[in-house]
Amino acid sequence: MAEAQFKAETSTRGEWVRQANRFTERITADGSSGWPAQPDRYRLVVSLACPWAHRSVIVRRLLGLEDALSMGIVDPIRDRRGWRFTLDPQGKDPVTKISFLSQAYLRADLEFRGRCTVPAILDVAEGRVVTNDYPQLTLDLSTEWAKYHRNGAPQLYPEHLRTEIDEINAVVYADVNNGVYRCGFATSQEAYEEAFERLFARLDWLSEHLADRRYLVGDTITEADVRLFTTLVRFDAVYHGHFKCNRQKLAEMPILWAYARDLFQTPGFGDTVDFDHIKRHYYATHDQINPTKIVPVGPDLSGWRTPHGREALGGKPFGTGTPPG
Ligand SMILES: N[C@@H](CCC(=O)N[C@@H](CS)C(=O)NCC(=O)O)C(=O)O
Repeated sequence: MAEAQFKAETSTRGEWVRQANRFTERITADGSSGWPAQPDRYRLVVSLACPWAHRSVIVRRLLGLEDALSMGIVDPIRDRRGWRFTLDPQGKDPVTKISFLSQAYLRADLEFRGRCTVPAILDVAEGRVVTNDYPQLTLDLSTEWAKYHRNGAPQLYPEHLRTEIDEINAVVYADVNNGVYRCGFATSQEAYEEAFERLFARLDWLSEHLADRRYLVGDTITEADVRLFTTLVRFDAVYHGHFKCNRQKLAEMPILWAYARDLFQTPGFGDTVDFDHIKRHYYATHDQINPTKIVPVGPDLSGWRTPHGREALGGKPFGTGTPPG
C-alpha cells in the first residue's frame, strides 16, 4: 500500500481504519440495478492471497458458478501500480485485456484515488469495475445468481438463518477478519494491544460457540463459515508472525483448529487455498511492516490434512445438497 494511502487510513491514535468500498453497485437477478446477472458478461478478479477475495472464490465454487462467472487471478505481489495480471500471457488478463486492475477502476471513475482492491467484479464489455463491495458480493452470488447455481448447490444464506448469520458476520468482521489487520497495521502500541485483546477475546468466544456445534449457524456450512475460514486459514502462515497476532497459533487453539481443518477438508474450501500466494503477498507487499520482504519458510502445513473428529458433532456440510465436483 502506498505510504500516503496508508496514512489516510490511520487515525491519530494509530488505529487502522479501513477505507469504505467505493463501488457498491449490485448485480441483480431482475436487472433492476442496471446490471443483470448474466453468464459471460462479468469477470470476477481476485488475488488468491486476499481473505476478502477468497470468500468469493469459495462461494463461486461451492455454488458452481464457474461457467457463468469467469475469474481472473492477479499476481500475489503488488508493485507501485497495484494489482497486476503478470501471471497471464503478455501480462494481460485474457478476457478484459487489461494489465493492471487500476485500469478498470479508472474506467469506472477517473477521479478515484483510493486503493484499487480485490475482489472486484468487472463488466467485460466496458472493462470497468461494477462492484468491489466484498460483503454484498458473496451474498449476491447466493441470492441474485441462483438461476445459474449447479444442481445440489448448498444454501449458504438461507432466509430463515439470515439474522443469525448477519449477527455473527458482524462481530467476526469487526474483531477477527478486520481485527487481524487492525493488529498488523496499528502504528501505536495502544492501538495494537486494543485490537489484539479484541481479536483473542472473540476467538475464545468462537471456540466456546463451536465446542458443541459443527458450524457457526445451523448444522450446515453457511456464508458465516466461509468468512471465518478465510481468516483462520491464514492465521499461522501470516497473521501470527507478520501481523503480531501471537497469543497462540491457530494450531494451539484446539476447537478452532479442528473446525478450520474440518472446513479445509470440505470440497470448495481447502482446494481454493494457495499458501504460496498468501505468504508471498503479505510478507513481500507490506513493506511498512516487513521492509526486507523475506518470506518465512514455515510453518509446517502438513497438519491441515490430519483427522479433525468433528463429524461426531453431527451436521452435514451441504445439507440436502452435494459437494462441488
Ligand atoms: N475493499 C476493501 C477490502 C478488500 C481489500 O482490502 N483487499 C486488499 C487485498 S487483501 C487489496 O486489494 N488491497 C489493495 C491495496 O491495498 O492497494 C477495502 O477497500 O479495504
